[in-house]
Amino acid sequence: MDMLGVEPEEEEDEDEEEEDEEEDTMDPQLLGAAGGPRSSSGPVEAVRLAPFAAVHSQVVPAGSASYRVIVHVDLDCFYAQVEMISHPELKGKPLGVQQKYLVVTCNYEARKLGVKKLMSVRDAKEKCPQLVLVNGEDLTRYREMSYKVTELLEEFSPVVERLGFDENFVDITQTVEKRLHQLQSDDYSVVAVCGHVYNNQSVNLNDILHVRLLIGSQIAAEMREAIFNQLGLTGCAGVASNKLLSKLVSGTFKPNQQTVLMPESCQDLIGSLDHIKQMPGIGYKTTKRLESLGINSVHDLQIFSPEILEKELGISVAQRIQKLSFGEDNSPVTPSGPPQSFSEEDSFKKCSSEVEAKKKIEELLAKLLNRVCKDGRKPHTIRLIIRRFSSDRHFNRESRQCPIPSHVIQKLGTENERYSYGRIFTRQRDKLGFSTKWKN
Ligand code: TTP
Ligand code: MG
Repeated sequence: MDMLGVEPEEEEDEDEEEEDEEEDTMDPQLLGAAGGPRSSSGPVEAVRLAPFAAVHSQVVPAGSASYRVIVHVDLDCFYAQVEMISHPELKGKPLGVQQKYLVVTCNYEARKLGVKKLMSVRDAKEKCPQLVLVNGEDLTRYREMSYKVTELLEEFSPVVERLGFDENFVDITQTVEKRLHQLQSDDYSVVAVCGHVYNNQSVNLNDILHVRLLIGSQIAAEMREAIFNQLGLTGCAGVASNKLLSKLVSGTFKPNQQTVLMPESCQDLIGSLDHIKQMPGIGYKTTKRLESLGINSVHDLQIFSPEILEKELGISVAQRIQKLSFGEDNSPVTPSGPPQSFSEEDSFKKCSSEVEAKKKIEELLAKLLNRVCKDGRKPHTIRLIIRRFSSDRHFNRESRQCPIPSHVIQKLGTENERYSYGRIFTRQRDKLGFSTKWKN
């Protein structure tokens, strides 16, 4: 997400890098590269499959690196698709979605003509003079569609985690398990792959991990079909044993295709990354620090001294990212649930006086309040954020927050609400102004 565009995601904590989170709690003994040996020594708990044929009696340890089946769904040219649904006359034409001076995304017709995501409007027009541009600064329709997709996916499994507006991870391990149990002993021959297999790897129906992933590919196909039939959207899916691998593999064939990763091809997938900055979970700051240690490729990270890495980055981050470099990612798919905060923001680029800035602030507040009222839950905190321009890639943010007095919360949805929120805002505006965040 480029900071110059309008930020599309209110659920993320601002400027926190992913790698700062500590979420790796797995016993390292239980981990092994997904493509590495599949040890059955790991956790005591094991899931026993129906004991019909030899393959049925294979036991997959519940905590082993390959145990889970995770689908990553990424919609194609998301904002552009939403625009084409709203304006069917744009279908088939090269279309770009503009925020400020950037084309934040474009449809695949435009991509064929050389337009790329995050190109400046000027460059895009130069590449493709017939490009049709629509303004994408109002995120309302994208946000609404985004939640519809997540809700639809929740019908397949309750364990759905949103990532941005157009990506979702779904843990379908339980669903796969159920389908496996429903199969008759001689039915494995009917388990076929849907979509591509990464590396064109041949599939072994005598390997229970392969069978599980193939069933995963069938469920992923059903998900994509439902998204298309019910919402009119196409997207890509990746099926693998963890979040990292499913995300990496989902982009292999685009648009409107899906790919499953068999464990044996894990190292090839990881090795296909040109630079560690392409590794999901390694953010901007960590990339810079790794580069200063001479680590540029995934292979560099794999062979780097763990002790030095731990000293430089702290034990938790060092261990986590070194595992990522081997394709290991034990982070759970964490159900997102309803958003924990709503935010509205603007770059204020068009404002050149205080009066204009105030007007913009009022617009932002009105939008925010409208969304809060629609949601129905009572917010408890309001936060104002200001981002000052900096020549660095990152903008510095400062924020102040305060609880919303309970008498104001009670009034929400009544006539006085505007006035009350306006007052809370005014008290802090002089110091901070510009951007608001409203935390539940
Ligand atoms: P992406 O999934 O990166 O892109 P996409 O869905 O448009 O295209 P693809 O087919 O390659 O997946 O981003 C999702 C949406 O987020 C995108 O439609 C527009 C928006 N977006 C921004 O607002 N700013 C950004 O910097 C990027 C990359 C995307
Ligand atoms: Mg996308």
